[in-house]
Amino acid sequence: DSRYNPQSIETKWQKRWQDDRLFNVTENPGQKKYYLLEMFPYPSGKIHMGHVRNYTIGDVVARYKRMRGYNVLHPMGWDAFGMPAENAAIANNTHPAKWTYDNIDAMRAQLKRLGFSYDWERELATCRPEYYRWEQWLFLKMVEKGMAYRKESFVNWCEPCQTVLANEQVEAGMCWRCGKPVRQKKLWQWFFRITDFAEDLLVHCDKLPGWPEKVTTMQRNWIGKSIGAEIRFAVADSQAVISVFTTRPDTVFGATFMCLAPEHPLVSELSTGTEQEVDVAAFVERISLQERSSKAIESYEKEGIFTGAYCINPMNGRKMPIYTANFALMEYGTGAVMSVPAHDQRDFDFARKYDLPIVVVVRPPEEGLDGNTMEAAYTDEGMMVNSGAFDGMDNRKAIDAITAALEQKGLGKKTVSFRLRDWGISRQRYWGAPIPMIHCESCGIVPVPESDLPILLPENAHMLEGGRSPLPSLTEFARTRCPQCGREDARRETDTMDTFVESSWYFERYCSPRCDTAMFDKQAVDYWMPVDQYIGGVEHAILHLLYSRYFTRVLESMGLVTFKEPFTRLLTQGMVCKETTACPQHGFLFPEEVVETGDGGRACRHCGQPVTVGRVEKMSKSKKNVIDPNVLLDQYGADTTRLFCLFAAPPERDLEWSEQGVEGSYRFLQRVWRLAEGWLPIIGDTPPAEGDLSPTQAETKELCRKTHATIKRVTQDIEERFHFNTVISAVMELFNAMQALDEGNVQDADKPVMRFALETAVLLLSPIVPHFCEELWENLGRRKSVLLHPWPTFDDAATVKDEVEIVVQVNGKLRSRFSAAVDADDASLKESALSDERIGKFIDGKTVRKVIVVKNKLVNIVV
Ligand code: ANZ
Ligand code: ZN
Repeated sequence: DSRYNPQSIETKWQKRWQDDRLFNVTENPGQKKYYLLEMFPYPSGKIHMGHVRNYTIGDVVARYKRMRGYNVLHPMGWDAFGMPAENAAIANNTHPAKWTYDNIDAMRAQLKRLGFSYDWERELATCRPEYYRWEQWLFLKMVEKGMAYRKESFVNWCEPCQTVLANEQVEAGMCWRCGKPVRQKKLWQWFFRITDFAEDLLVHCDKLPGWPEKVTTMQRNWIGKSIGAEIRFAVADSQAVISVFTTRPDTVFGATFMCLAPEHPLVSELSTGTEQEVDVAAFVERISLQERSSKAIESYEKEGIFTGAYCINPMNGRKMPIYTANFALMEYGTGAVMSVPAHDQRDFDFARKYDLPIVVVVRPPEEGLDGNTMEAAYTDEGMMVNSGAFDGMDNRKAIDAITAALEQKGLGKKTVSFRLRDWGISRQRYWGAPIPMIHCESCGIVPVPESDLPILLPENAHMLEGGRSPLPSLTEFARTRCPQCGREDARRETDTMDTFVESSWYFERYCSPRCDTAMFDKQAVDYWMPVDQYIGGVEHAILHLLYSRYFTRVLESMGLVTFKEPFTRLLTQGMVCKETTACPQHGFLFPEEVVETGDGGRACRHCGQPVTVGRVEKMSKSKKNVIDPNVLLDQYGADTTRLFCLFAAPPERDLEWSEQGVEGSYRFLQRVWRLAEGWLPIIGDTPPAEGDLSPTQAETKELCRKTHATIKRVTQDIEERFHFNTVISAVMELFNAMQALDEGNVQDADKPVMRFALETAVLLLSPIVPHFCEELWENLGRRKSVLLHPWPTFDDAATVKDEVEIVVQVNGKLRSRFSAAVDADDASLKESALSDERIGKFIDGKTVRKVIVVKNKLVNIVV
């Protein structure tokens, strides 16, 4: 009698899998492929429970598909560039490279302990030159084709620290380090022309049936297509014309003032020489210090200032004052807004604040509105008023009618606007892929010749205080020779690429990760791509997925791949959560900061005050509610950890951590282990069953049926929705049936049924608890890995329960019989009895007072 010992079993099988190269795959045109990918981790130092959950879900699918006969590509790697490495390097006086590679080693070891079926020979780290050189190559191609370009744009800048700050380093408008206000500074930066694909990216959102609806919706909103009109307003006493973008051309008669973005070139042009000039310049200067994203602007109080100039409403000739306002974005539409205070809330608030006229042009159906007395903008549909020839028209019809009228007069046209902006990829950071361009005083901006790639990130750089990049001052890197004219004093671009660039094509690189003649081997990509199932956190639902979709289109347009969508199916898993504990004085507490009090309560170890149990929240260091996977692995092993993650909740839902849940998972495995121990001596000599089984006893007949039914249910639950929690409960039920069997009474002829049931349970559980199942499979006398065994099949006819004879009585007298499925429920038995022909004449015209049902036996009708 040997006890279940997860540690020794797990080490044994992990070594066996590696020695047998069980997870290493190559392209095999004769076999159907399946590419299963989980989002690769940032090497922060340690695997956390969120990773464990994500990768366990993926691993189960990968192993399942293997057993279904697919050639499964299941790779793992590291999203290894990024700012945390620089911060950690400064804090710990080390180098980002060392920190990163050490973390990768630690995390790889943890992933290996979890028994995931990765093809480790395909491992990649995006910070390695073999990887980023191809990104630099693509960058050059994009520059060549006009898909990448340079323009001046704003960054967050901290004057005291003399450094650019990433958005995450700005806390409520202040520098995270020195606490001084952050301002906006214009820098020349590189952009990818993602907006060229805005329409295509949007249209294909409808062609991703394997993606969660909520994710495609987020993508649609991010792309943000608006259909409307561009309308031109002449500036009074000037040659200048202001173009606006509006989604409501029907309201043009109600436009009473104009708002320009502070960065709009006309702002200073129009105010120059007016008495407003100084005030306008001061306003623009002040606003330019604020963060100018649409998100940030929503939270500001709306404000503006009159420029001193007027423009003319093209429909009714009204003289409209021109303002510059903080809510007008230079980056959207044309950077100018025709303000219609009666029908736009923002404009309404602005008009009330600065005492500007409000003219109603869309009348609500119930009653008229007065611009002087209305309390909020009216944004619904209605009938046109105050709009000349368009009065009386339905305003939805007026949208097209007014646009057509403007078009005819040459004052406007129908247009489309997108919220999506071009992707700024320049980062003034050290730990990233260098942008392969050179600045020469004679030649301008010159691309690095392809033959000079990769431009290596110098490893000898010392990190600077405040996270400033050492590259600009590192002469041996920054100073270079111009490849065009040979000048020796040319300067290398010292910005590095946004790390989202690396994660936009790593899935293609996995197809041929060691290829050193191209980004990837075309045949390998043709075979493996697109990814059949992608799994990751919903926090990446917008940017990472959109950039990956965009990059795939870039590659497609260059003829490097033959598809546009990289991920056929997407699963976004829920968060791992746990309850929090807090002290009124000391805030959140770790479990070890809580002590039991004599009266059964719990108190803070620091101050003795009673603690409160807080909400269940996503595990995080700041909430002090994290569980370290290593502790679980030491105490219970990988299989229990995996089992718990899958059993506690379906993948897309949040998972609530529970100690009892982990304990329960462990006990279940022990139970299965003991049952197998008991059965092995009985069925050890029974060979695996071939073909149909024909059990002779009622008990084994039922076990056989239950086994078929379990295969059916488990297979459906995996195929249709990856609901592994119900998969596990189905197998648990099968075990209950096995435990209920009186195995001492089973005749030799029926022993194949016992083997069938036990082997099936092992096969069904093997993707979930692979080490455990390998061991049992071997104990059952099997020689090859359970992973190489086909997924069990079921016989639909064999899943049907046997029938039993039900006796029908009326007032206690036997009147009829019918047959029904074993365990048919009371309601269906009652129904069958009452509708039985022979019963009809006994109850006709009488009231049925009571129906008594005895399961599997009889129905008694009392009249
Ligand atoms: C007049 C109007 C009247 C508007 C009305 C709305 C309601 P979406 O739908 O998000 O595309 N707008 C245009 N350019 C802008 C800019 N650069 N900065 C800030 N706001 C801008 O938004 C389109 C609407 O946003 C446009 O339609 C314009 O205001 C404003 F009853 O024009 B509207
Ligand atoms: Zn030159």
